[in-house]
Amino acid sequence: MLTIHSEDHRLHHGAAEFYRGRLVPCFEMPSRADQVLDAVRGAGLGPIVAPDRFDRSALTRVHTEDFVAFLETAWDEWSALGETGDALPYAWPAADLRQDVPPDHIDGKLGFYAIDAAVPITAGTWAAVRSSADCALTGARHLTRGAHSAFALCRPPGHHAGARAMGGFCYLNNAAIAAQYLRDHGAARVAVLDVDYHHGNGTQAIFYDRGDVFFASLHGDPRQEYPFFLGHADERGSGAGLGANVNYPLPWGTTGADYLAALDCAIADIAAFGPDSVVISLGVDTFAEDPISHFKLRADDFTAIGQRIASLGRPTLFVMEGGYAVADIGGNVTAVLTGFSG
Ligand code: Q9C
Ligand code: ZN
Repeated sequence: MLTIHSEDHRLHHGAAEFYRGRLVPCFEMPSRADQVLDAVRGAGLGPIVAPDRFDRSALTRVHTEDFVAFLETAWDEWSALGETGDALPYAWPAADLRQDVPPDHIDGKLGFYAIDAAVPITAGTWAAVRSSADCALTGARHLTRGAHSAFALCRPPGHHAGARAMGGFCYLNNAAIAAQYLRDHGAARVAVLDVDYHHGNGTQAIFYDRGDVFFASLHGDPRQEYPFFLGHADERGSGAGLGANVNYPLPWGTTGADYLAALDCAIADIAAFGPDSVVISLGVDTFAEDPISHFKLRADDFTAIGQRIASLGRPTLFVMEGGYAVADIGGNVTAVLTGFSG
């Protein structure tokens, strides 16, 4: 399996995110990608290549023009205030406030284009975010050229980012950008399966009213877990997309056996949809030792996840999402990938 990786991920290294009343060190750190890269090498998974550079228009197929322009210029606008620390939002257009008038001031823009305060913007964030999307796009291009699988070692992750919002350590939605690229280059039907511990709210929202991209997610129940406000079982899609969205919210403490039983259901849903290709939002924050999550999966369970994905028998792009037990993230990711490859 080909792995796509860029050293540019290091350019994004946020200092802190807002959590329970204080700024805490970011869980989403460069060493995550280093550990995964080491494990890919150690497992002899296959060649590792740098991403191709894609046109900005591949990004605006799923994100709005104003949002991409915001990400491009946010650091310059922030540093022009005289600030030297990371940019973070502090005000949001929640209930009863207007969402139809984008603000001019960077303080307003940061909240307008965010769902939370876990998305620091640093001097190098845009370059890293762009390279992360390029990794996903390069993997998608590899599939369109006949490959059966690829692993986009994306960092920062993407599945919480919506058409015009960053959040949850995510800026551009790498998996959605890749799925759209596959649609634009020969695949009539694409399925996205999200196995990150957190609901892929951004991916779901981007494709919610579309019947050509199926979205299935297994995740911590949003009644008790981030992102809290999307990911319930009754969200089935709308309009042409009705029936092309399926959520499996699971309680804190979910074990490998219970997880795999739900995964079997999601795999059956995807098989019934009949995709030409599959994109996996691959988070391993379902691991028992993950510092911010509450599922109980072990290494063997990650192998089983890969095996079940392989049973779909479709060209498959794995896109790296979450996983914060840094010492174990590499082994857990390669367990999924080697389980898939057999
Ligand atoms: N400090 C991904 O896994 N809230 N994002 C964390 C604990 C945000 C997770 C609270 C979690 C976002 C890609
Ligand atoms: Zn996650």
